[in-house]
Amino acid sequence: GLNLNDIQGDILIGMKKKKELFFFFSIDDAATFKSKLSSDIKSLITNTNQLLSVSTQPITAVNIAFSQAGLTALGVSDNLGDNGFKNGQFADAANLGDAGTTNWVSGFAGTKIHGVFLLASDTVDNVDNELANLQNILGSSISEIHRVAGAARPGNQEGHEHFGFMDGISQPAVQGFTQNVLNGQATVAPGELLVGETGDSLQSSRPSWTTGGSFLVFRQLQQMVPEFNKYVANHALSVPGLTAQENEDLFGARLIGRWKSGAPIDLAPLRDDVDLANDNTRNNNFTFNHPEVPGFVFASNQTDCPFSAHIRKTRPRADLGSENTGHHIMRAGIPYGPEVTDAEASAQQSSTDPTLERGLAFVAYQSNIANGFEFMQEAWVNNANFIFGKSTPPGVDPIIGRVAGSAAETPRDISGTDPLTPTKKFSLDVEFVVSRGGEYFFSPPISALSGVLSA
Ligand code: N7H
Repeated sequence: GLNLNDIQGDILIGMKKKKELFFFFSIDDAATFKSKLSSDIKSLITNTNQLLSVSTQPITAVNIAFSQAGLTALGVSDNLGDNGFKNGQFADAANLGDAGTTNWVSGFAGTKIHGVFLLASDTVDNVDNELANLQNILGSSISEIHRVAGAARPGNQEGHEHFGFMDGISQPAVQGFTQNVLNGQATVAPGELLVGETGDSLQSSRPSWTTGGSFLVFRQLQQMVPEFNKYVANHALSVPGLTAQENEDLFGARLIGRWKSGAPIDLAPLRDDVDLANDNTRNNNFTFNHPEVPGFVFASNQTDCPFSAHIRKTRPRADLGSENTGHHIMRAGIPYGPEVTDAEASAQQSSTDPTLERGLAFVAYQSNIANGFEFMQEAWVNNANFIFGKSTPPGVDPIIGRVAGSAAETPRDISGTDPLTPTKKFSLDVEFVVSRGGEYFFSPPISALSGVLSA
């Protein structure tokens, strides 16, 4: 079975706190760093078992991960078997469809970042105290390259991302780990998320010290919230029987595939349904196919959910026939940045003030970046013809899809969003999500912190 004392806590269950700091650093003095990693840092790293029960959770949970440049700085030359990781995310920007790298924060441009601390707690003070503790231990052996301060949104928006939609509903269940598999949850082999475990296709060739680790994809994804709201308001649908507000909300929900409450439009195609949203035995229990409906043609019917909807592009369910696609990720992101200001809302435009940048600190875990995040982004999200075999090519994912190779603001055509005329094209002339870059990391098993990584 899995060694839950050795697997870092964020990977399988997520640290799920109101505040989470991502602290990106370089290693300037490898000898000192290694000695402190083994003597002091290792014991601060939160494992999976600790997070499973509130009584064993630390005040501030801490996880650590390294980039390829970081492993090299530590003198670790083992090949982990992952090309994306090996080359770093900066080299991957064009493949991912980022509009050049001019939008990348300078810290992510290149391979300067060696590692990241993830610190999660209920308050910013707790997080800051723990960071001060880590910095005190490591002294000048590391220096800060960049930080992203994540925070759950306030009040009744907690759990919702900045566009207003409930997030974190659908995650894969892991064989041999997940206790109660929910209806409609995908079940994956542990090796789809964890290196060296059953189901990892490269299991036999991974260095033995990596078993139970996972590749962590970090992306700082800026969200243009006033622009998104404006676009949705301007494209309200005209479905009979719905109010103007309901028609506006329906358009937004059809971009995502869920209502703001989290209720799936495949089960609630006309109006939001809060009871459905809050019932975890039902809110993930759908496939997009409705063979029980007379005359339902799966290849052309977009009445309930467009082929292009974000959750359909990223998990096509029955569209691919089987859940055994090999393309699942465990998401552990959190929003960052302030709420929309009144000035931004009235101008219907995001401020250029960098202190008002907001978005998603996106985190995805998988055992193989090419099969997980990269595949999802490149072969599904950015591929206008995916989902294949449908009557109308859907276009790219309206939320995170990019026409690869294009400049920012290149119109992205999508279809299926108007249930009355599914062939109607919408030309998205705004990038709702702008990539500010990121890095690929390896979240090692905790044992390696006093083993290979500090040798
Ligand atoms: Fe997405 N959003 O608010 O629009 N995402 N996502 N995502 N996403 C999901 O079902 C969002 C991003 C996936 O299993 C929900 O848990 C935003 C990237 C996957 O049915 C919402 C951003 C990638 C799922 C959002 C963003 C993915 C998913 C519904 C960027 C991978 C689960 C909540 C700013 C390449 C699908 C839920 C399933 C769900 C949003 C990014 C993937 C509301 C705003 C980069 C696999």
